[in-house]
Amino acid sequence: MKISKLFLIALIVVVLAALVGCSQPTPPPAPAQEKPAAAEEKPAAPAEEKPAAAEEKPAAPAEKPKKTYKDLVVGFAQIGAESEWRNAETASIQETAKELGVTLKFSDAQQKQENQIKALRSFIAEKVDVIGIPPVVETGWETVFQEAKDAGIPIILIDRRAAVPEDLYVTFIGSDFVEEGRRAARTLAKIVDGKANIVELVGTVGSGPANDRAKGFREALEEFPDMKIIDSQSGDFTRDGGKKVMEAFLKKHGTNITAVYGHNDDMALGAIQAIEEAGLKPGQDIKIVSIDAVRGAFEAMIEGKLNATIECNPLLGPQFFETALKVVNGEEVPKWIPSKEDIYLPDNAKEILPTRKY
Ligand code: GYE
Repeated sequence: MKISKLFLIALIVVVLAALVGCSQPTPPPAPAQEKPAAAEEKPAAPAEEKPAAAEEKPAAPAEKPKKTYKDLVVGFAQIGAESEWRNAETASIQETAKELGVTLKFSDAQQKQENQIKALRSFIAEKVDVIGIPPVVETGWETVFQEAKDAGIPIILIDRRAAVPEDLYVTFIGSDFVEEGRRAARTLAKIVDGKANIVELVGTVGSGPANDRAKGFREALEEFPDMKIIDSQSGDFTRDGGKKVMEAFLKKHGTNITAVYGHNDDMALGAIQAIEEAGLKPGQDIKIVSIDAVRGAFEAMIEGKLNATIECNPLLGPQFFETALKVVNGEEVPKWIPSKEDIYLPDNAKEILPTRKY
């Protein structure tokens, strides 16, 4: 009995001790609760990461490998061969394509919009990577540009703009024609001392450069009230066109004409011929300012027959293909990539001519 009593007491002590002992670890439940939580997170995290990483891996090879110039197939719908400027641009495009190893599909529309549209449609059928086009006129492009967009072929406008919504082309590479017009007016104002009866040789009717060069010239002329445009007609950016229009102007206005503004050098060079044939001295009796800065203009300045040329850069090949490659590889490009340009006067035409590339 004694033993069993003692045993019982001992048992109670042990049980009590055990109860006290059990109650002591009670505070840790907090960290104990945290732990499983953390433990839950831990396996969860790598468990989630792994499949994610596993999903990414197959995505990487699915990502298109970047194209190089040698993979690039470009359709170029050129306007024609109406001017020295246009020929220089064509040469720049063709030579640059050759140098870079780009496959170039080149078409010449002979200055007709319908031919440019046909060229675009055949480029779309051939599934080229990119299309480059200087739209001969500004309007009438939405349908065919939309067709290219639907086929996933980006369009780069080069040297001339089109009046279409911005989502129908990726970028315009070229000049600020309005500024060229302003520069022509200010330069002529200096030459004629702010007083002139001007005849204007307009470029292709409805083309971006003709519209904008007319606009910029008139804008800058507002500062010179004694400079008046007495007549204005299109010579279609050609030498022959410029000559014919100038002949008509001379017949109509005679020596009343004191200045010529040509939207490009070729028309001014044609006008120079007409003026000489009429027995007058171009550059002296009639002052002449035009745009482009082609070699023919420098030669005419050296002979004293042209008074200034405003530069418009046709050597757009390198910029064009660089942009085309970026676009095909999904890189962002600005909506306008302007070209750098200058003004040239007869003073240093002789020194500059040998450095001219067009
Ligand atoms: O000035 C003219 C050519 O589009 C900027 O077109 C070009 C113009 C250039 O025929 O000579």
